[in-house]
Amino acid sequence: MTAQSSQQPPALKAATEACETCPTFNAGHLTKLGINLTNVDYVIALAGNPNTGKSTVFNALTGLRQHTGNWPGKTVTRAEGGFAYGDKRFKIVDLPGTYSLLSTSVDEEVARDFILFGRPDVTVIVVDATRLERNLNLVLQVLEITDRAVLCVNLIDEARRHQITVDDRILAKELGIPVVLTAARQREGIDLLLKNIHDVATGAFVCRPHRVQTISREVAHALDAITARVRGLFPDLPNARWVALRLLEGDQRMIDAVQSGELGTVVRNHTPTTPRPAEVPV
Ligand SMILES: Nc1nc2c(ncn2[C@@H]2O[C@H](COP(=O)(O)OP(=O)(O)O)[C@@H](O)[C@H]2O)c(=O)[nH]1
Ligand SMILES: [Mg+2]
Repeated sequence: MTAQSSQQPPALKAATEACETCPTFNAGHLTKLGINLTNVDYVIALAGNPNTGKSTVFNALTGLRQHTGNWPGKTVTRAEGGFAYGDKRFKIVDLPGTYSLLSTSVDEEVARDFILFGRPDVTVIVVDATRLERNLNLVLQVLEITDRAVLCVNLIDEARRHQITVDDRILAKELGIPVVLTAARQREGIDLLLKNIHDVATGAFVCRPHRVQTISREVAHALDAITARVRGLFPDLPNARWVALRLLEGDQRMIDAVQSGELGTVVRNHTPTTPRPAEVPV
């Protein structure tokens, strides 16, 4: 969706670029997921393995502007809060801490469905700087679903203590998303994290996420065929290949979403005149 060819006609190129900055969150689905969108410019999801300091990052970003509840119909708790940066208002939703998004547990399902169906403007993935390799699994899974993400490499103070150096620039280049080193407990790096969230949300920074290609020729062949069918059904779906992969796995939630047409409403809304929610405080 962010790929732009230099051969594109100027008008088309301008339209594509304009869409990088248009609001993308899926109001219908987010409301269904119990999110109040009044007076919100952008919706941010916070994902990460358990114990990476996700709640600490959440608190550093939101301060006291937060409340907790449950996900609709689930016993999984949810914290959400608000913050402002520049002249924009952000709502941030703390997703359950998970090691994966393969939806084998309620927590994983909640996190995955929020990113997939809610289409947050930015997903912030918090990882533990001292366990980066293990944490990257979730990062790559998130990048399969969305191309709007910021990596927050937290506990950088602990990493330093263990003589672990994280090269944020190389990581950002290889992943294709902004990378910020933080020690959230001390608020170190939080301002830079805010700026990067803002830049991805507004389209000032366009992510080019890394996608893993490690499938056999046979699977690739089947995948191409299913991807083409999915694209035919839902031409505006941002990641038909990822959906096709889930269908190939027999993922019941995805099969239902295709059969009911729910996926069709997940597409990005390109209409600049989309009615925005009424203006009341977060
Ligand atoms: N040293 C250090 N500890 C942190 C940092 N961020 C969080 N913690 C601590 O790590 C533990 C887990 O943090 P928490 O925010 O609950 O993690 P969550 O499970 O991912 O929500 C807590 O004891 C935090 O105080 C950090 O940047 N540096
Ligand atoms: Mg937590």
